[in-house]
Amino acid sequence: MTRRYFTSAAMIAALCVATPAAAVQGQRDPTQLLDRADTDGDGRITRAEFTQSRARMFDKLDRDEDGYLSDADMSQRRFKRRSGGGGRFKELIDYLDENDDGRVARSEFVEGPNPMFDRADRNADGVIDPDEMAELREAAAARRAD
Ligand SMILES: [Ca+2]
Ligand SMILES: [Ca+2]
Ligand SMILES: [Ca+2]
Repeated sequence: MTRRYFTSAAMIAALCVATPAAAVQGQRDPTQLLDRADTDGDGRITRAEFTQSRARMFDKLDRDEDGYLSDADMSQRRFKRRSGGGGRFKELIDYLDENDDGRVARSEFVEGPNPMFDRADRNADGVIDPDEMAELREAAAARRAD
């Protein structure tokens, strides 16, 4: 098994925990992440909007602003104190680090694999529409009820 076979559920968890605001609030609902991605507020999230939201996320995560996510950024992160938080950040780096240099360039992060978007976009038209969002919300609610 290579890291390419990470389940998308693990990826969603990693992405959510890797969001500073989400880490602070203990928020694990992926729909919150998508709500923030809908910058024009029309209830539909295009792939372009999602990519922009990833770029914003990268800027937040890159604490030392060297254009890479690496251990240096993790050591400055608040969620390091949370049990397992640092491990998840490392998993995220491993997952997205295409050229195996131990850090994630902006392009690797922003243009990297997008299992969360792909999974939410059930009819694969490049847009997460309100119906698809509703399905995602139901799935998230079901997980919380477990
Ligand atoms: Ca939109
Ligand atoms: Ca950095
Ligand atoms: Ca769709």
